[in-house]
Amino acid sequence: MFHLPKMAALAVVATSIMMSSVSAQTVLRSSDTHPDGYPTVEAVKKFGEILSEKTDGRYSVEVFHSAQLGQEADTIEQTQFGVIDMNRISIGAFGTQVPEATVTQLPFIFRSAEHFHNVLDGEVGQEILAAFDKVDVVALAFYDGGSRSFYNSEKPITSPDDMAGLKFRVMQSDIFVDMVGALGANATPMPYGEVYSAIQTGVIEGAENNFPSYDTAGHAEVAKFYSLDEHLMVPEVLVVSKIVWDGISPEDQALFREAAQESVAIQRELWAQKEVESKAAVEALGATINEVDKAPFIEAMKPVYDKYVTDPQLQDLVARIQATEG
Ligand code: GTR
Repeated sequence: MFHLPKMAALAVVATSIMMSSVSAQTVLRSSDTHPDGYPTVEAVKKFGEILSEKTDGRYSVEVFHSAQLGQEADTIEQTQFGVIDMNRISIGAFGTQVPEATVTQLPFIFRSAEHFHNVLDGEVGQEILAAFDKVDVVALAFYDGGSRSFYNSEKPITSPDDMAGLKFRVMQSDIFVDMVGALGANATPMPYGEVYSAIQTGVIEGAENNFPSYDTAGHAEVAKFYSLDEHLMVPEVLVVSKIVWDGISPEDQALFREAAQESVAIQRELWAQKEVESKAAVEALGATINEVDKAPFIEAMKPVYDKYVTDPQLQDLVARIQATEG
């Protein structure tokens, strides 16, 4: 009997050790729609390793790739509610929720990969990252997503006229619906994971994306004509749920930002390699890639800019992007 108090004390000690080890090792769950090995998935894994090193193991990251946690739009909501801790997501999937970020969804806003990097690495990039706070996530860094072009099951597109009568899947953002409409085709917004079967069954004729997505999602099997109009360069963004972020000490928050920044260079390298590999892979599969005179596509985008760039703050951002070198 007299042993009991001692056992109770031991139990208290054991519980507090367990609790402290739980809070000392937080494993953050991060979502990605892409398969294992894709440059964004690998970059977030690297981010986790760097973070773990910097925080002496207090934080690590587990990447749930292949849309295991859901399609992008749903995972954004879950991240906002704190159900998912982190997310690597295309800015396109945020639709028009973050006004400042919508400027990166404007067709032909970026002239080259160099221009894209100069803008996102500079002040404009910092302002866009900070704007995500309003929608309950903290954006840590941008990753590369290359340039997106149209592809379809019917024919090569050489001018906007060739697009008439075709249905293209777009990400769930009004800007993209208007972009396709301005080119004379029909837009069908739908989650990424539904695109393959929608093309295969003829619900739509095509979609638009970069080479790595066209390749790894298997779209090249069902839509063999890839037309290099390069209408969009949409940044990928790495975000943390605001609810999770608020529970992290300011010192550790700074380490999260450092680790994210360090993972950017790694992702850019992986991305550049993957673009080359994927282009070769889709060609080997029999995809036809054609060059496009971009001028009529660029001209057709005027109504899209007129509709979405009305606010003086966005006009200023667009002007600063256009004035950036590259
Ligand atoms: C990819 C992007 C994904 C997803 C997809 C899409 O390029 O990396 O995050 O947004 O496009 O079109 O839905």
